[in-house]
Amino acid sequence: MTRKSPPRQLARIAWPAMLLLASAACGGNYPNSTFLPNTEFNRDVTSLWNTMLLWGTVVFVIVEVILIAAIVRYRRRPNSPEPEQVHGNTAMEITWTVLPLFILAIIAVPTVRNIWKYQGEAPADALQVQVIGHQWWWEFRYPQYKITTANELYIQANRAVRFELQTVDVIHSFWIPALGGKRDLVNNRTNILWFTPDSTGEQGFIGSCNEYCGSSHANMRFRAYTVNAANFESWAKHQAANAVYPPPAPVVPAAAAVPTSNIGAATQDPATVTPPAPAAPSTGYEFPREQLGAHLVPGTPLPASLKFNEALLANASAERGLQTYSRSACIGCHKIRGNPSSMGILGPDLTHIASRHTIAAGLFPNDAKHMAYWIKNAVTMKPGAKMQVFGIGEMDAVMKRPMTTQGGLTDEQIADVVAYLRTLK
Ligand code: HEC
Ligand SMILES: [Cu+2]
Repeated sequence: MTRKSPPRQLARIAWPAMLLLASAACGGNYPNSTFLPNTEFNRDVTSLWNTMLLWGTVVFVIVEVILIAAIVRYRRRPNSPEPEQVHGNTAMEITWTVLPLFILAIIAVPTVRNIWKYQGEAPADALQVQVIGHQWWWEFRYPQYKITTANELYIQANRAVRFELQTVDVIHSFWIPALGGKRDLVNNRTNILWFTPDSTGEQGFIGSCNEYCGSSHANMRFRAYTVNAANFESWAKHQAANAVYPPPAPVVPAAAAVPTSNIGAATQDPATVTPPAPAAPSTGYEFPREQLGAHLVPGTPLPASLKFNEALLANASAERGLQTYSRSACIGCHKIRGNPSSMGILGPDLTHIASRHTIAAGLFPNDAKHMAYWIKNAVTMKPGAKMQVFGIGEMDAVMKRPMTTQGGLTDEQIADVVAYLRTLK
């Protein structure tokens, strides 16, 4: 045959293609990589991976060298005699059984040790977080601080965090690739996971569900923020407090002119110090919006079929919104501590909803516009969402007919409700 053999032609294209592919791995910035050394957990995982890669490479090279040598050395030649026939070789068989055992032990022992370590005892001063999986959002509770929040996890830099993982419905899986995980949330069981973020604080990370859990599995994400101790305390103190409505006017108390560190200082005569005005509840620390990396800002487009009169948002009334909210079905599914009618627990806690950067488990930015579309028709915004539609005329999947004025809301009413929720910093 004179024709060039196809494998050779293929090899000519394959080499440059492989090089190109390999070099692509060197560029770019991967904020969601599990090899980022932000916790002792991830460093241990990386070291395990390196061990496996090393031993895998050693085995691969030895096997390939023997294989290629055997192919070349013992290939069929013209007129070669029948090779010697052998059956069994005890020494060799023992060698190729013992060697892999030895290699497996090198890999298995540290792997199992790590699994036990990170589901075992966490450092005593660890921050405790209960993670509760819901189709399709995350509830976070901080028993030490009496906080319940959703989809945004504040943790402290340089303080271990111990997660208790539970689910209310199906199996989910908790993972923040750049920090640690993943570990399943299994019914009737509490799984433990702990690690210590050693970032300097003010860093945002992506978390997600990693066990298929239904139609919006891919939309079940969350944000994790590592913050320093002072900011964490400030955030926690505010989150633990009830929602305040009407929102405190931004009054500047007279005492504000006095630096707080001087109040009550020994050098001052207590009689001459004007008692500070009742402190207006501060909004507490919030992870700065500017610090959110591009990968942390949701870019999900609004569904084209969903319409909302956005002009209404400008003149909405939070006062009317509070009335509408408090007599709508919202209160049966959502809790707003400080609004005694709102006691539901099926949906995310909305006590401080306006202090979060995203809604719907990281799917949309938390602004008036997205919230309005969400309330109008959550199911169109997020497939399967377990929040009913409210927009009058929107298809109600349960009743199988468009939503009516019975329980439905006009765009104007929705805009008011949004104005109310936006006050809940
Ligand atoms: C049948 C229960 C139910 C009712 C009624 C309900 N919601 Fe929801 N709501 C949910 C659930 C469940 C979610 C989370 C959906 C998801 O992310 O998958 C949610 C999410 C939200 C969110 C986003 C919260 C976040 O942190 O992501 C807002 C805001 C909201 N609801 C407002 C309202 C308002 C306002 C009403 C009333 C007009 C209302 N909800 C009625 C169940 C309900
Ligand atoms: Cu899930």
